[in-house]
Amino acid sequence: MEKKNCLILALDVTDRENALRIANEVSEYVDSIKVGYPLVLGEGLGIVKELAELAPVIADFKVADIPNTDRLICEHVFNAGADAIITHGFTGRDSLDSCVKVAEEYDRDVYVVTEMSHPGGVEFFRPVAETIAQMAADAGATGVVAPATRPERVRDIRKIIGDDLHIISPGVGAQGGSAADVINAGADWVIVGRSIYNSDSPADAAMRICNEMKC
Ligand code: O7M
Repeated sequence: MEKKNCLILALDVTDRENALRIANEVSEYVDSIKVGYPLVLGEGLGIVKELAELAPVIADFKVADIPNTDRLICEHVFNAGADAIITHGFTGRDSLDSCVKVAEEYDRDVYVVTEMSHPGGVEFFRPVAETIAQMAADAGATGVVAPATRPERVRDIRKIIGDDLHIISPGVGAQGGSAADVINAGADWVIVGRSIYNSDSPADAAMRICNEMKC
């Protein structure tokens, strides 16, 4: 993903018309569009190809299965036109290796979740976040997902992965995180959903976040 605005749109609307309208409105401000279960379950995987004409698509399926199933999911998602996939890491190194291998074959990206941004994200993830981050680096992932709601954790995770891996960071706006703070803490991109797609003017909301980050 090319870094221009440091902003990824989380497009968690559930219908095609809204999704394409919002994506069109904000495409000049975002470096990528993250699509997950809400939109794909609502409209089918075909929406990925339509959105990919506007911006690279990150498929957020938080893949978490045995290596063979992970491989099948990744192949399906990359064939559908996604530029990147998001996977969990707690399933272990062999599962992550399977995603990285497919991504290499397709020349696509893999991001691994380390610690989640919501309050419950500390319950099980906190003790293993650093280990997952190290595994993501060792496995040759493109980057990790780390919480904008806790910039100090982004700083901790940056120390583990060094400068080679990217950090994409959700939790800005609706979850209380600040875009500028988490970029200063070492994130490369913020992932923003509701503050943009629920706004009366998604383009203005996206522009404000870009201006705040001065990326
Ligand atoms: O800005 P929001 O809160 O409306 O949306 C944030 C998006 O980021 C939404 O798509 C979440 O599913 C996702 N997300 C988190 O909010 N927290 C996490 O820890 C991880 C993710 C995510 O994208 O994981 C890959």
